Order: sequence, then structure tokens, then C-alpha cells
Amino acid sequence: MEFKLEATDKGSKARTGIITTDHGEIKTPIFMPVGTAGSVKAVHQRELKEDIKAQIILGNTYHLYLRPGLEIIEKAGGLHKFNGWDRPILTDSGGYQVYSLSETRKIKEEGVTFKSHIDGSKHIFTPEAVMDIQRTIGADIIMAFDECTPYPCEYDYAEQSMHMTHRWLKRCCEYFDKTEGKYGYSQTLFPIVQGSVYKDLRKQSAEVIASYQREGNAIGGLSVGEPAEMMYEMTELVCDILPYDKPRYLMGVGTPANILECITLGIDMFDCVMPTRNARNGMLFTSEGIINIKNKKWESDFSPVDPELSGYVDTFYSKAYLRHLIISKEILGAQIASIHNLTFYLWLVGEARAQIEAGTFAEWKSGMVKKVSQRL
Ligand code: PRF
Repeated sequence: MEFKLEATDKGSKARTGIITTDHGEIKTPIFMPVGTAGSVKAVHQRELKEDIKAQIILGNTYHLYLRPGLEIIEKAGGLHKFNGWDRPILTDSGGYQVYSLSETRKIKEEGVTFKSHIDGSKHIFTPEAVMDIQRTIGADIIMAFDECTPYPCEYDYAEQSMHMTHRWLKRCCEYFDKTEGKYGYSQTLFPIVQGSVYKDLRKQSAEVIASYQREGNAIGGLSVGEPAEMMYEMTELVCDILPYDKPRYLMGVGTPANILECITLGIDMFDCVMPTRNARNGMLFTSEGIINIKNKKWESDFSPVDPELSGYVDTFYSKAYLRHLIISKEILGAQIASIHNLTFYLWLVGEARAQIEAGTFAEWKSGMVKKVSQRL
């Protein structure tokens, strides 16, 4: 993997760049649609490419390991072959899903034991096992095994947990560097900064992570319920320590406004379930603001969801029709809403990129943050 910085914004820490992987290029800043179980819910691969213009998608180690399981994925020739997505893929390590999804879990130095949310079967994730699993899934970018602390979190717990995440990182790197990709293309490992909302811990963690000099770095443990201002403060502090010439990935963030604010602080990559999960409940993100399509207000509004977007679903379907579909729980409603929200998220980061390049990012951003945050 390579990262080439292109433009930098004069008025902020925003920048643009290009990540090159064996499955193609990613132009940053970028948003990565979440494809938990190897599929971006309600969106097929051709729509992801042609309508949404996704450049990289996410998969989850936890889900794919439990179902369909590694044997099937390996037999298919890796996740790209299995799901037909031939552009870059990033997998999260399970160091987050295991805490939020599995029924009972025990965190020890060796790793995490947990029970499957599907059939209750018992498993253990260790840093080494998680490297092996991600080698088999075959994502271009794989994540270190970490513990994402909850919010709020006592200082002592956050400190102990951060040190364990650092020890796990050492094991991840040593193991990863001894092994090779299984499918003939290269993979790269991103470490994850933790440290909850404590400045001294974040600083310490960012320094440790930077010292590994991996090809890219991630920030975890944020957007877990803390106030947005706190998230921005931690993100800024960490960005200022992480290597300038490597991509920075803020995990699980966020709203359109969060993304614009964090681009301003020097983040290059984002992922979040929000555009797809909220779409299925009728929450639409647009360049004019946030729409609850179930609202009676849209009942006979036959205009497109977002006049700014020129993609298929935004020129073909009206708000009134989409409202009818979502209220009737029609599958097509979830499809249209998901494609729309993802198209908007990719438009937003693409626009941010163009504005950084044109030297007009700062003015554009402050107007845009206001617009995208308002409820219509
Ligand atoms: N760690 C991992 N994945 C994550 C997070 C984390 O802290 C977050 C936190 N927002 C989202 N996804 N491994």
C-alpha cells in the first residue's frame, strides 16, 4: 500500500491524498460503506460502483468468521472473489463487534472469549487468531485487535485497557509480519489509538502507535456516546501526533457534520453504519439537511430527495414515493434510501476533496456543516 499526499488546506489541517492498493486507488478524504457480513445492506455491487461511486468497503471479522466461516471464504479465494467486489476492502478486527454483539465475553491478556450471537457457540479471539482470520478473509487493509472502551470509562480502566491494546498490537505486528497474504496480493495492518477521553492517555497511545511506523493509523474508542466536542478535541490531539504522511482513519464516525469537522482536523478515512442503518428507518441525509421521510410533510412532495445529486435514485424517485415505500415497509424503500444516503456521503467527501484542492475548503465547510445538520 502507498499513500501520496496531494493538496493541503491553508486554513486548516485538511488534506487530500491517494492510497494505492493492489485492488486500486482510493482518493482521500474517503467514506467507506459498511458491509458487515460481506454485503452493504440492501445495496448490490453494481450500485456501489456505478451509482454510489464507493472506492472501498468494509467487512467485519467477527461476522464473517462466524458466518459463512473461514473455510467457505478461503475456498472462494477470499472475500473479493466471494462477494464480487474487486476494489479495495478493509476489515475491522472484531475488537469492537465482540464487545457490542456477543452475549458473554471475557477479556483477558491472552484475548477475548465470547459466545456467538448466532448460535451461542464459544470462541476465542487472540491477536494472532485475528491476524490469521483477516489473512484468510483477504482484505487489503486489516485492523489490529484492540479494546474499545465504553463511555463513560474510569481513568484506571481506560489506562489498563490502553496498555493491553498496545501489548496486543505488538503481538499483532509480530505475527502479521511473519505471515503472508494467501491470494497473491499484499495486505497492510493499521494499528488503533485508544485512551478514552483522557488527553494524557490519548497522547501516550498516539505516540506508541506512531512509533510502529505502519502504513496507516486508526483512531478508535471515539463516537461511543461522548459529546461531539470531546471527540473533536481527542481527534485533533491524536492527529497532531500521528505521522503526517500516512493515512489517518477515524473508526465509526459519523454524521455528515462530524465527517466535515474531522476532515478539518486531518482525518482521511471514515466508516459508519449511520447512512445505511438510518436509511432503513427513513432518515435521509441530504445536501439541504436531514429528512425524516415518514413525516406527513412529504406525503405529496413529488420532488427528488436531493436536487444536488445527479445519480439514479435521486433523479428517478420522488420523496412521496419513497415515503410510501418506507411506511409500507417495502424492501425497495430500504434499497432506495440506502443508495441515496451512501451516494450523499460519497458526494460529501468528494466535494470536500474538490474544495481542499481549490483552496476554498474553509468557507465551504462552515456553510455546509450548518446545512447538513439542520432538520428539514
Ligand atoms: N475499535 C475497532 N473498531 C471500531 C472502533 C474501535 O474503537 C470504533 C469506535 N468508534 C468503531 N469501530 N476495532
